[in-house]
Amino acid sequence: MILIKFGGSIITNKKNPLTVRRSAIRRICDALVAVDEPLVIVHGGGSFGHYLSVQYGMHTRPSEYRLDGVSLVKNSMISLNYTVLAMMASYGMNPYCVPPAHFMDADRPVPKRVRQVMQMAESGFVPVTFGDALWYGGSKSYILSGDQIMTHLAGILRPRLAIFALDVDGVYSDMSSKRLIESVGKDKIMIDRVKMDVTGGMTRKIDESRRISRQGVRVFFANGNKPKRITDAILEDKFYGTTFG
Ligand code: IP8
Repeated sequence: MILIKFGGSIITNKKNPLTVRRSAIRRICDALVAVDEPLVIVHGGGSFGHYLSVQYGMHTRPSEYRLDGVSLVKNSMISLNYTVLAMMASYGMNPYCVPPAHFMDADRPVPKRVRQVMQMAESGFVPVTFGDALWYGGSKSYILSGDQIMTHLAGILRPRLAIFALDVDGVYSDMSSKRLIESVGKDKIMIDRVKMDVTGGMTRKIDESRRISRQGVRVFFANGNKPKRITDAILEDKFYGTTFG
């Protein structure tokens, strides 16, 4: 099984609130139809969930956020998710919507529910989940990042490969020279902490990828604007980007 996250900056236009990058989603779907192996998709929030989370001061920490804010953030993610699902369906990918509330209890994954996601993928569906505003319990809610979902799913489902489709080629050693780090081992790497958003941007992706690779799952960061790099990794074992583990 291959686990793929479509980054919010690939599937939405982060400069324009609530705008989908349809051509980018189309290109990714067009490439992925060639994959004949179970797939599980996670997608991020981009100019939908992130834009509104900022407006309402919402973060990953459970807190008593404004209820109207939680509703709006969640609704925006449902709307983005519907567009992703509809486009995947038009490519005959048989997407199956799995909102994270299906497999999360407060901030913990429910293993039995997560394993059902694998069964769905093995039966021919492509389960699609997403970063979301989640009810935590009582009067608290929080933002669950798609990056964290990747860690939750990878830990239980143990995919052959976990791929993050980003709007850059991978991890750069610094933003000025844009020297690509091809492989991240156990050493601590220093990165520019420039790309932050409510769920932590590149820093969180690297932290989550380390967690995933420590569990023995190979992680690959690829440029989602060049989907052939994703299928080259899946089909040919050729990696142009950054691998972890
Ligand atoms: O883009 C965040 O998911 P991410 C989702 O994967 C929301 O960090 C609601 C901001």
